[in-house]
Amino acid sequence: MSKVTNPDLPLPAPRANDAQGLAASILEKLTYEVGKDTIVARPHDWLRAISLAVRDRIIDNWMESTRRTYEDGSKRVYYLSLEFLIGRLLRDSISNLELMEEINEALEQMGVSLVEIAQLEPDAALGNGGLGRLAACFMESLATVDVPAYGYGIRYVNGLFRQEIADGWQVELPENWLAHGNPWEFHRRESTYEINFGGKVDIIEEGGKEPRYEWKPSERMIAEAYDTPVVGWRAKRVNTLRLWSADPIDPILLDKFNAGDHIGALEESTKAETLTRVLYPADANEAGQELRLRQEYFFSSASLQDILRRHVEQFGDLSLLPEKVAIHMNDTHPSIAVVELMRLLIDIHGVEFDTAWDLTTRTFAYTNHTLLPEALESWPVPLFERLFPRHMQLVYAINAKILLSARKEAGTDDDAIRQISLIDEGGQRRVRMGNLAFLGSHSVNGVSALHTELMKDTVFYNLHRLHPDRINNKTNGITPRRWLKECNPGLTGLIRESIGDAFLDDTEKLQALNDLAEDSSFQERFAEIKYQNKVKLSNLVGERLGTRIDPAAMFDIQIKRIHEYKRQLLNIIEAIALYDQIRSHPEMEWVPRVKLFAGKAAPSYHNAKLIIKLANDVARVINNDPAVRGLLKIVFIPNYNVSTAEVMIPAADLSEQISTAGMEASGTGNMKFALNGALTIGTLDGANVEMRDWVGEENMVIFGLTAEEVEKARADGHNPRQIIESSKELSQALSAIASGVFSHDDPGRYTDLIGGLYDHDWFMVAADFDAFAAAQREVDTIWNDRTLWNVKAIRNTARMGWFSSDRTIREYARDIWRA
Ligand code: 26V
Repeated sequence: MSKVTNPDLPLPAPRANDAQGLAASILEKLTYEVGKDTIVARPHDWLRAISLAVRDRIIDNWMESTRRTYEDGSKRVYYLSLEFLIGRLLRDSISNLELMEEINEALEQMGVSLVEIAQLEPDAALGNGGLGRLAACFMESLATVDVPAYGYGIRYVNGLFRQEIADGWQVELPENWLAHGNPWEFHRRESTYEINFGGKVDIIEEGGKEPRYEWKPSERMIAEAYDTPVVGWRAKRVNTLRLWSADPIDPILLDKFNAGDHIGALEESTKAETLTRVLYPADANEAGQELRLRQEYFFSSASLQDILRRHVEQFGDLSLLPEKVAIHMNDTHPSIAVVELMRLLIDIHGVEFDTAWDLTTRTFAYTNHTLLPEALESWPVPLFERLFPRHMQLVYAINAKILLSARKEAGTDDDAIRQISLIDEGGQRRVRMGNLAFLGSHSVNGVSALHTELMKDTVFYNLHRLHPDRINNKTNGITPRRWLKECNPGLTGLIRESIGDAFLDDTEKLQALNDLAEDSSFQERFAEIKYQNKVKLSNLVGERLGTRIDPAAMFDIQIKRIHEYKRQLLNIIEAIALYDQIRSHPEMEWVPRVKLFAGKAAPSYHNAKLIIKLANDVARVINNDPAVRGLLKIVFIPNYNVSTAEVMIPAADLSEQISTAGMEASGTGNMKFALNGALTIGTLDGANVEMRDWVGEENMVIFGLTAEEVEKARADGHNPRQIIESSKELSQALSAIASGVFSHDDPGRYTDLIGGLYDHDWFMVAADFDAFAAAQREVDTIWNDRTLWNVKAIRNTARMGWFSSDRTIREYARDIWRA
């Protein structure tokens, strides 16, 4: 039966939202969907029943939003991202629907605790870190600020690996987040597209006309859609996150099966299922894998076919594409979409090449998230050509067009042409995905003011000269719903009582707290909430690690992916130096500190894994030394994820944002901590620079080389050995590590890691050490004046409102998408 559309049929009556209605719904779901009687229902059954009842309420708004967009004929935004690091959805959904009280009341009647049940929900960990979490915050803000939008990605069966710490080492285990099913998603069996790989291209000449190109692929599979509704704040709008899963093509399976080729049929299924099984961990060594390129094409092609189908169904005319469709590429990962759109327009829809290029560039936009050279994607030409023979032809054709016009520009010499080209000709020929994303887009943005300027001077130097208006800045943001309201109900309650509810719809209204910063009773209540959040974190540490930590001590937290440029090593070395100081000067008054770390290392990143081991080795020695007991503790919390962050961030006194200047594109953890009233110790890197402008220099502790100074030190060849030898504290700490003080079982374990600091110190750990140590003592001084500390903490919360992802999304909508 073909599709039946009848706009005259009304939407069903919305579900009841009072406690009675909700209780009835939950019971109905438990009985008829889960198939359980309350007398035998287990916690997971309740989780499913509650989630389904909540989902019904979301659907009411979802249908309404979808109809509204269709009827208005509004422009739609499509956010293409290989990562969506969503975390849990139950509390977020209830909160955005404003049903928290009603649900709690309903569950109370049934003797069920929402807090306990909600903890059973697995994190959807379909992302590595910042880039993936940003995509999740953006989805929520898109719905909140009422932009009609779709997120497109991959439904990985295994999200980012689960981290266990065994004998101090990271061990990676598969994360099976779908084990109990996923109540939030809808499998759309009818929304399928064929995705092809390999084969050859036939040229079809028809007398007098332009030749046509026909791709004859050698491999085919199906992309199937799974939709998850995304609710905005106060449920103003509900958008769709559409994740693709790969499946074999049924007729092919059947043919093989009937021909007796059972193994062939099995291989066909495995091949498809393998494609969407795992998320690649962000790491240079993982880059360049064929399966990753296949994933990138798979989801780009499925998304574009879906976008074009929807557009043509509603508007008919492809020339309207840039007016009705904005496609955003989250980093270069989806950038093959640029070529795929060209192919679809030219080969399938018969659009002429130059027109197709004009439509493509007016439709796409691209965000760059890193300047690290090893993270800039490029693919060997032979691989690209083998998987995508038709796309390779189009890349050459686009390149020819671009280089021809670039040559006409004054100032483009051969070197500039080499840099602009889509093909890297130095050594093995490679397709440059960054150049493709840049040239295929009308807008290219960085994620903080500093990062955007550095893009112009470094990776995109020549492309920027060619298109000086294309690069623009959109400083990142975070959703204040998840990262304040939900994770810190205590603080949210205090703020509502003190300045009213307006900040819930406009976080810049938090500025009203400035007037209360000097109010001693407000300070006390603010500090008491922080203390309670620290008690909660202490309990988590006790449960997970059996380590007791004192909530009265300063909680100093560094949580993020483990990477040399993020400099967890600098932090650990400083902890060792402090340990030394405390032991040698027991008579002094030391500030009691608990230094907490969490984060995952890419499985093949040797030094990052070694840094985790070092943190654990150092923790063992320090935590067991009676000489410092009560003054210094080190804790490494395993398996860092969104849910762990939600407990740690509200409990932080001090936020460590200490990357080598010029290397952290923005950071978003920095924003989450400051919003929750932590003081930042940080370098002038990424968004820290703009945070300083907003919260005031006096309310942060800034230290270290600037990006410019780092660049100069690197260019001039700085001398780390000399720096180390001239700092007694640093050289003692390094000698201790290198000589095996923390690794008696394997004294040489850290020889190379520390050797690297003497040798080249690429990340300026030695160069910044003294400044960092001095900054930490400044932090101690502020801590000792608790009123002063509280004033600064309050001012952080008061002045971080601008860093809401609602603001970021409004800027994207206004300047880039024109939606
Ligand atoms: C690279 C690769 C390469 C190998 C395959 C898998 C993979 C996955 C991701 C990446 C690039 C990650 C880039 C990234 O996460 N950048 C972060 O983006 C945040 C949001 O803009 C920003 O706050 C962080 O500073 C930036 O590091």
